[in-house]
Amino acid sequence: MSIADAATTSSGATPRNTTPSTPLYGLGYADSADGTGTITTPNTILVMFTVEGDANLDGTVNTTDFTIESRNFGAGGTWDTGDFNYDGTSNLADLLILTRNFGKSA
Ligand SMILES: [Ca+2]
Ligand SMILES: [Ca+2]
Repeated sequence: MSIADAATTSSGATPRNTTPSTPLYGLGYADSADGTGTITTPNTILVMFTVEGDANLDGTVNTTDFTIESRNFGAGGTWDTGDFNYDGTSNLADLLILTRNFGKSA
């Protein structure tokens, strides 16, 4: 799968030809200006190919990411606040993505 394919499938608009055991990948990002602490280098934006649900961009979906998702549920509008399908909100669709990839690594 190319990065372009991953970005397309991450939108949720394209049907996915995957099995439940296959992780979904996406382009995760974090902006140092958003105050989440995902990236602390001033004036920096980090973009990383990773598994969807990896809110803190450490390459794995685990309880840390679940905590971030829960904290921002209904509000967060960026990857590092739990918006994994890029629709501008952290909601049930993003939680389902996270739970599907829970325990998986990039
Ligand atoms: Ca993570
Ligand atoms: Ca979302």
